[in-house]
Amino acid sequence: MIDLRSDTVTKPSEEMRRAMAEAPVGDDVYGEDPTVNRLEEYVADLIGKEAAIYGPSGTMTNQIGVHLGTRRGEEILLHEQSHIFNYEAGAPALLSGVQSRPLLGDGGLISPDTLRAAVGPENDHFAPPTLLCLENTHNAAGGAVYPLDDFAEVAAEARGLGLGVHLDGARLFNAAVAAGIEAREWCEHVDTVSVCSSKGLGAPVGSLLAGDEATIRRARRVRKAFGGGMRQAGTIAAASLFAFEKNVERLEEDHDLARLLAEGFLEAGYEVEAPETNLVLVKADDENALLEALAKEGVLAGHGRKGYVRFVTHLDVASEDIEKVVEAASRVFASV
Ligand code: TLP
Repeated sequence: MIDLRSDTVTKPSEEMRRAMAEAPVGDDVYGEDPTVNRLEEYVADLIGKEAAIYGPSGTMTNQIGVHLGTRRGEEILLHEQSHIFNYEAGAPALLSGVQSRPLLGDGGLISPDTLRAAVGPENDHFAPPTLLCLENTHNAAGGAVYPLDDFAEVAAEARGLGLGVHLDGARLFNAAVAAGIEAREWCEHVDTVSVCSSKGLGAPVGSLLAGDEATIRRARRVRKAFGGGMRQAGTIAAASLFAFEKNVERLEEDHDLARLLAEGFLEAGYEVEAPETNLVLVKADDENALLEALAKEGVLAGHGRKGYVRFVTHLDVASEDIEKVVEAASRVFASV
């Protein structure tokens, strides 16, 4: 099977497993795991924030960010296709008691005008909007990079309106590598940012939330309350550290394969969105029919946004696999 459902499906390499086996560990709830401490410092430094905290998933680190940026009864503003709004099991309402206001925008972007229009005057009828959540790259927009100028502009607009800003940067390093811009350049404009080691960077588990010292100190209590306080977490944090140290630059290879794949699909007759990073969206009248036909050919893909099937390139995919996927897609074209 060639598994292109997600870049979350990668298995740790031998070298990564060795780093995990050899990692010094301690009880991280006491702050005594040297590997976790090293990882948190490394990532904070990498993205230009004062501090970072390690958590088990991107969902948890996003939700800690939401929790820290709001109070019960307030409102977060986010793209209608965003991961936090669509794929985190209603967690902003469940865990933080906030209302989500979905905003429209092409390619996963939110314009300053759209944001301004969504923030009404103060009025007892309205839930006070307090946090803007952005996403880079944007999953549902096919891994689109948030252009830095647009990002800075909408973040500045949010500040002007008195809102905080959180960035879901699950694939921020894909954006950085594709755009040739340091990840920290986006992070400069936000209060909190969540980054994942378990997507294209190839670790089996682990995400971090970064921000200023005081915010991350508060995040430790929230992580505990959300059940994310881990003990000898150095065993897994070692994989994340390895991922951030060794696997960022190579994301370019995934992007190259995504372009190859998109070209192959186009040649086979499909409608495809030109990928900016490692996600390829292929239009399908019947997504399930295409997914099933491909699965019979030994190719696994997943659902993209409505009307699209999503293929994700990653560390465990080689160019020969891409050729096989394109051949399979050509064979099933007539039937779907
Ligand atoms: N996304 C997964 C699925 O949940 C859709 C995937 O296969 O792409 N932010 C973004 C932008 C994400 O794409 C994801 C994972 C997360 C957050 C959540 O990360 P995890 O799975 O670690 O909770």
